[in-house]
Amino acid sequence: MFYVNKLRDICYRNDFYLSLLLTKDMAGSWLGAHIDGVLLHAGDVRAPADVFGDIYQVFLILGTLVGVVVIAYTLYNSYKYRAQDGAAPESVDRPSLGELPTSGGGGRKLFLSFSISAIIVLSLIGWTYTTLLYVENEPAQHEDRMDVDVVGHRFSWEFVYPNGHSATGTLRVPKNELVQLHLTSNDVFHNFGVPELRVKADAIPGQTTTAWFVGKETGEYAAHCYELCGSGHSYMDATVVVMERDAYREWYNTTSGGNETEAVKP
Ligand SMILES: [Cu+2]
Repeated sequence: MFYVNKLRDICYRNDFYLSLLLTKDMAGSWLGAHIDGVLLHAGDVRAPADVFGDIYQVFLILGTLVGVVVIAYTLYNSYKYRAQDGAAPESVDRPSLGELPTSGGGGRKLFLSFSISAIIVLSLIGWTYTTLLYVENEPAQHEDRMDVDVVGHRFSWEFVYPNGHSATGTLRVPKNELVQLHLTSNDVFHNFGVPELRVKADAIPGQTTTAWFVGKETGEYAAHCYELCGSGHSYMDATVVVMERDAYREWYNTTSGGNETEAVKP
């Protein structure tokens, strides 16, 4: 991800320098084609899966670090202050219950550890919140995306493409393209989720909810219903097929307004 971001930075910078040299129109069209190329064809749309991966990694690393420091410090102190035969008990002016320590390093240490913990926790909350705002807002900023309606039925998933073509059980999408889902239900509450693509949203009758994802690798991804919706709930599965862009376009051009049912792989 780092290298992809770096690549995008470099491309943007070059776009900027180039636009100084070319006329406005020439620069505009070159820039448009180029950004398209970078954002869509190189798979540079930051997917929710990447965002959640980053959050997981940061929490894992920080959690491990804090754990190591706390355990090491505990072990160090238990060794340092271990009971020793024959040693006279140290006379220390300890604060009594309810009294703040007035002298010595104890108070400073306490204050320091509280401050560091507060800074870490508050920055984590801030960072996670702003990162999740990206997941919330990105599709609105991104004009070049694919919109699909997802309708929950007892007990199947129906996908309706922009040309009116509807398919039951299989959703085909092109690789590296932002796929915006508009979910609703025909009967009861359902919940559409594709664990591997880190996408999950309610499908509620009379309402439309949205969710989005980017398939970065071609292949088949299992989708399930995550809301207990009746006796067939556990069979309410679907497959998301991420295809190469050309293969997808070829397939999409053969579709019309008809309904097609593809068997769901168990
Ligand atoms: Cu369901």
